[in-house]
Amino acid sequence: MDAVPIRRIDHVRFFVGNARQSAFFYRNAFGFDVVAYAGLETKVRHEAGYILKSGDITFALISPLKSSHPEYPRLVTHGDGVMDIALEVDDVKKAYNETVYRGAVGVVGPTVLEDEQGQYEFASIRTYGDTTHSFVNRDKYKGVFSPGFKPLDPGRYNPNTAKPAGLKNIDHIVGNVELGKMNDWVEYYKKIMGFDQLVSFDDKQISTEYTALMSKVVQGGDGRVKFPLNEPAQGRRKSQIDEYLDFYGGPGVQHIALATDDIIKTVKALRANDVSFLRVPKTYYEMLPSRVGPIKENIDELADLGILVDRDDEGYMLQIFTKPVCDRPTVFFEIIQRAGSKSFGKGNFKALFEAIEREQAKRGTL
Ligand code: TYF
Ligand code: FE
Repeated sequence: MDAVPIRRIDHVRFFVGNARQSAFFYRNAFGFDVVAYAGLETKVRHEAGYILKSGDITFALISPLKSSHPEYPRLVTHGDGVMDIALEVDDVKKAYNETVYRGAVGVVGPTVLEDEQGQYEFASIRTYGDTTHSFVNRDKYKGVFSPGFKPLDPGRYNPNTAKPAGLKNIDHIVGNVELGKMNDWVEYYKKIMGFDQLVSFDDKQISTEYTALMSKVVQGGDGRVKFPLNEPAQGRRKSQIDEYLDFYGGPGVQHIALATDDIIKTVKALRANDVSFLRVPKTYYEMLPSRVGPIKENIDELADLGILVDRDDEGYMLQIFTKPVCDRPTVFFEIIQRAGSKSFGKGNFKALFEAIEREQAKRGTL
């Protein structure tokens, strides 16, 4: 039984140096619609915010307007990144009180924001690094996002000329934590949130000739919320997780997996919009039919687009990974289509991590 019944991931909040330009990127590259804005023009004095939507996915992109903004220093430490994963709950007060009672560190106590559109309720607690989870409830709110935000002046952002990418929902959000800390964070989600552990991958399963990591997945909200947690493991070279921790300046969100019903169409659109993906060698596709058996998709087309496939006893899944979306080798995205399988692409780990290592080698961080 979950300590806090969670409905869904409400939104992901990114703190970025230039929210206007990030909005342009997520709109024109990933096909999101920009639906709301907050800033000087809407009487918000300390920060600018853009709300982007694609299917059920909501991103909030926030930039400070002055160096006196309380979160300003995190831009120097982390660069652009995820500051908050907001979870929609039935009862914000209960979610906050219950998790704090179970040992969570509170950041903002239960708060009601109000405008002519109604009441928006939220609270937040800490998780790994400088990342937080807010609990939000908008049952009594009719506005476009939350008080302060106004529907975006269509004159500024219409029409959306990006190829629609068909991104539908958030499949999972992965956190990187320090060496030796993964189990503490798994326990945190179990104890504080009442999540269950789904799967575990040790460094024997997740290693290449050079690098290694360990990963465990926790889930809540009846399986609608999945958070894998990675930690670096000892290898001959520097793990991708160490590279992340080094450049992000501590633990944080590594990747967000966005689900689609038609990954071929999605990846074609994203490529046309100039999104860069990791590539695996051609030999991956020679072994594919014997590895995963019959699938609906055409293998030549998957090979052409660089889409990876994995199978377990429940079905199969297709996935592909972008290169980091910032200058720092930190946050990236996964595009995923599930065809029965609820897994995390274990059969792709080796090929994927070798592809990441080739990028690390280019960066001199391996
Ligand atoms: O979320 C996952 O588990 C997969 C694979 O550093 C993965 O997407 C795991 C760790 C990692 C990159 C991808
Ligand atoms: Fe993933």
